[in-house]
Amino acid sequence: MAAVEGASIATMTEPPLALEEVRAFIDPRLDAALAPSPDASPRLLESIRYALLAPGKRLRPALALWAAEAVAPVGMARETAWEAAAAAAIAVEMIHAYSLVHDDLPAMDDDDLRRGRPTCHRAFDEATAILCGDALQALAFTTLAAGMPAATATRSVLVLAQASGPDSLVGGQADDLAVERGWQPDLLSAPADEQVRWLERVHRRKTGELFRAAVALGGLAVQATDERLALLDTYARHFGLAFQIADDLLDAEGNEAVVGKRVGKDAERGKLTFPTVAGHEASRRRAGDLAASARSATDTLGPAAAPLGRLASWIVDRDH
Ligand code: GRG
Repeated sequence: MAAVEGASIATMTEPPLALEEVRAFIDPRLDAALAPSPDASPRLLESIRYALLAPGKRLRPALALWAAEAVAPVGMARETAWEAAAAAAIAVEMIHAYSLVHDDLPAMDDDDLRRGRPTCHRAFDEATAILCGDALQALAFTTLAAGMPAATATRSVLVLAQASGPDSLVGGQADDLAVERGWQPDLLSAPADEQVRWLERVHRRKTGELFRAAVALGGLAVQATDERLALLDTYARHFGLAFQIADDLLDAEGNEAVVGKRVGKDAERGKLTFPTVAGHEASRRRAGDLAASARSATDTLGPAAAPLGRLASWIVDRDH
């Protein structure tokens, strides 16, 4: 697996993946979205800043911005498309940051390390971390409702709410816990194909739906046609599963210092993962095939979708 951002084997002849450019665009805007307010508790605000501004990869903002760029109307400058999609990019990163803070809590995954730093409840305390996640979730919707074009704002709020709720992020998390907590005892002795179907369903909701929302919101920010939105969605569905399989492989094979969070914990907890159920090589092949399918959706969208295509290749080659 390639270790250098933007220089994977699959993309060697292409321009580098410009995630740095996304971070340079979005980080000051994430910061600005957290302006102090006389009514916000200073400790709460500090915890929100800690969680949201921590050095993540900013994949979801990248998806929103690059999706907007991919389907922007003819003649719209790339900078204009990115500005239009900024609220969408901020909102999805807020939902993601909240989900990580809550996932790390002692009642969930009980983790000490996230994005190379102590987790939010370790740096602050458990109650503050719970409130931090709650506040980030509300802030995401405030940001989105205020920042999307009036013509697509209501639809955008619906997209993000559906991606975050019991049929998606929260439901996927609940089912993911079900196996390790023994709420789903039959599954551990089920045939491998049934376990793979279960895993795909968990991950489609737990991580995939937010990726789909990021891409859809980028499209809605530039008021893309339904036909272009459907192509973006095909990309996002393949991308989401490829990401998750690669994430499972990283947990099984990655280096903690590089990944920025504890690795090997899936095996420790007897969790079902793609490599344990389908094997490492088959999982790597599947992730590669999914990335290729995501790329072919971007080929149909045209040259402005090239950054999305490069991201799909990078996602299965990354080391963090
Ligand atoms: C608590 C409602 C609730 C949901 C939690 C996101 C999530 C659901 C759990 C996180 C646990 C985990 C490791 C999931 C695997 C996929 C994932 C979301 C990894 C982290 O995303 P990256 O790699 O992280 O984009 P960065 O830090 O780079 O943003």
